Amino acid sequence: LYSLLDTYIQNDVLSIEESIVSHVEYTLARNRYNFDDLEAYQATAYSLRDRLIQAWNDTQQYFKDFDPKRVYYMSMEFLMGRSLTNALNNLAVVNQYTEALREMGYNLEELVEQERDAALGNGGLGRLAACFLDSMASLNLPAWGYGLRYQYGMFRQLLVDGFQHEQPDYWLNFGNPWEIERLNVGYSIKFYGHVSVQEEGGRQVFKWVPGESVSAVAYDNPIPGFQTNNTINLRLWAAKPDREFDLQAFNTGDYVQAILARQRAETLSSVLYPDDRTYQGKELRLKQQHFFVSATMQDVIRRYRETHDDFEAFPDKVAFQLNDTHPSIAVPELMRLLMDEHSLGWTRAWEITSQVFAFTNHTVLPEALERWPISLVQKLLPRHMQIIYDINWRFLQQLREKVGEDLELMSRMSIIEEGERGEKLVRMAYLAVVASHTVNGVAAIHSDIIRNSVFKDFADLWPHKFQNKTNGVTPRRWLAFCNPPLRALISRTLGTESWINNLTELTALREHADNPTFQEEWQEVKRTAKAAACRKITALTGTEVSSEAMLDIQVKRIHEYKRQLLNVLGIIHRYDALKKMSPEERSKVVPRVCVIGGKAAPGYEQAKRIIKLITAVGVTINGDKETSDMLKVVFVPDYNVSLAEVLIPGSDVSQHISTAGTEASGTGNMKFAMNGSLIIGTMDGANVEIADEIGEDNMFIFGHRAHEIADLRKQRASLKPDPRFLHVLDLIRQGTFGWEDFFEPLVESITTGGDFYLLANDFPSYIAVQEEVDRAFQDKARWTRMSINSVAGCGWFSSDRTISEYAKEIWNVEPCIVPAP
Ligand code: DL6
Repeated sequence: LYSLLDTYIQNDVLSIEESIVSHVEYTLARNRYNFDDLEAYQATAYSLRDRLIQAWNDTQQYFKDFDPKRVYYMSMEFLMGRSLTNALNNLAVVNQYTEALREMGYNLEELVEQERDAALGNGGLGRLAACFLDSMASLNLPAWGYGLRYQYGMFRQLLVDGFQHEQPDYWLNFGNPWEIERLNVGYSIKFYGHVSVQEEGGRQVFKWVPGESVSAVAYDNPIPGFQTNNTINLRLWAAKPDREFDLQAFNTGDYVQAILARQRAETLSSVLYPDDRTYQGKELRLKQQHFFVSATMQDVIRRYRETHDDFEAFPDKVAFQLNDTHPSIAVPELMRLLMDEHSLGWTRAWEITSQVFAFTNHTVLPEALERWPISLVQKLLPRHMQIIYDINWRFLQQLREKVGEDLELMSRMSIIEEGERGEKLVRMAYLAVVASHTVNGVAAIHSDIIRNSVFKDFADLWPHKFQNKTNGVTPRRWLAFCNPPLRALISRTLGTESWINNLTELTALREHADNPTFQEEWQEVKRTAKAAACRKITALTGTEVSSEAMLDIQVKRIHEYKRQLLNVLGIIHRYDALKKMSPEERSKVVPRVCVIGGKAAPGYEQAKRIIKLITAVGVTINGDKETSDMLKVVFVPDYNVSLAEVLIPGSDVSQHISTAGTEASGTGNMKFAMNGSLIIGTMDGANVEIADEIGEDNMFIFGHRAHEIADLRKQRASLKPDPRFLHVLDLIRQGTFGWEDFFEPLVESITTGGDFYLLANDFPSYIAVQEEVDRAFQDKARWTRMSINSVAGCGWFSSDRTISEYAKEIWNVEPCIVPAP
């Protein structure tokens, strides 16, 4: 029996074929001699899942036996993308699976395309969480991710006549082979109702009598590490009707209504809010947050209590990271559970709570800061509201003791804001700051802004709390797996693959940067990736683009602060200049394909106008025979993780051009640089550190610096914009691209003293740097050297480095290496 139990699934080609066929027959119940590509993909995924589960089980058992301090990464978003290529590479079975499928008549590259992206996130914040999971697994950390299993992920973007339309992303339509449903892991989550107080043994006992209760059911997603047996868990919660709670409802006689009411519970976790930066005080959103947080806290406490009789060791065994304020209702929830369910007194409960939480801020935009109306919190979570008031009262007492009776300061720092029109609000960021032992920003410049403005009062009070943790991205997905020819070239040149886990080893590429043979190989790798990117662009847009042209890409969420509009104005300027040239002059110009992609929040009118402007400019420019060999403009629809994996390796330059001081970090910049795409960028977010690492001379930096922005904003009304800027605006106004009335609000937003993001101020240096880009591209050796140096300087931007810093400087957790089977 033991030898049977010890048998691991074999990874030879024949065993793999057998396991795929067996899943076709017994899991999918299809004919083993006749299955289509979707079924072949599903069976392949199930066969890989078997292998993941083995490692997952070993890991969880080992963590349980060893009982290390564990970290729980709490995020409302995990933008995972596809899992197949990632699992194959991490389990080191790409070749065997390719061969097994080939022998059965299938092509792995085609099957990969069958997988729907798991798009449970909006953009940067959610993708960062996914990269962090990869690094936590690869660094053997005893970690878990916790989030929500939305049935509808990020919407699918369709373009109809150049306008964005949103379509639901029902990604679970054909099932999700990567997850494991845990019907045995469920918690009851309470909402509404009232709180009663009783005296018990000389102390006040609070009892929350809920008005509604929903069950949280766990779905586990194994996250493999690279070159390790460690496989960690991403546990996502889904809402189900609560079995116990509403038996009463069935006694009222209306059986059908009672069933329907129960069913509505399931809608709680059904949809991801698609707006990443304007916080909207929607009741359902707060419900989602509490649902996710309460299930997580109960789960962690249950796991801890399996091996501990009391809470003394809780802070030595548990670290929670709050990914922005979205999970910060966890603070009063943990207090509630400790006091009301586990009978701890306030003081001890607070000691524990304030030792386990750390909080990451991801934005300085004031409109994104969550502030929940007290009336709503009171109604939905009455016990939490009491606890928040208590936390605030004690905090303000402590403040008074420290700084005296400074009412102005106390009102500025209070967790409760006296809002306009007498409406009081809970400032969730302040709640998170007060309760957390550490608060961090996501790039050096952003952490400075947090310390010096957003949370200045708190940083003055508790300077030790504030840290910087510059973001990173996983070099597995974003280099080794999405760009195999580049991986092969680097490994051949360095004589090892160890750089994949120690990315700073890439600096050794610098010594090859001027070697003509190496440059040739480098260019060949880029040509291959570029051809694939161009094929994809043509397939998605119907516009033929030449891979001989410079491929210039800006892909990210559409937002005014990210300044896609500046990119378009630059393109119009380029077009206008081309039109004014003689054919002779034109023939000397570097041809360019400008690609822009990204989703606009459904209610964000100005962002949607920008998309329409890009497509309208594309129609005019691409249709102009005089210039279309020199300039093309395309908007790629439905930008997502999988598309990024094709576009990024193929690009020559990429744009990261936010107004200085507005982009917290950016992570796209790192992915492009890692693939040898040169950055056109402002000194904002992580661009500043990228410039430190790879050298400003290997990038195209332009624009005003963060310290100049406040003054420039004050002087907007008196600015005399560059005549070229005004001319470009005139072209839009005159209807060169049609739709002039529709575009008027865009033009207006950057004129007449508006222009909050200072496009007019940065336009001249933007045009100048674009001319520099053209010159550099004509010098192939120079360009290739810059591209090599770009990759060589990317070591710092591995999420492995970021996560090691979190582990040492915030979580105090150590690697826990699961022995190989
Ligand atoms: O930290 C990840 C990512 C940063 O790279 C981006 O610069 C930042 O805009 C993004 N923030 C959000 C905002 N969400 N909220 N709140 O997505 O975080």
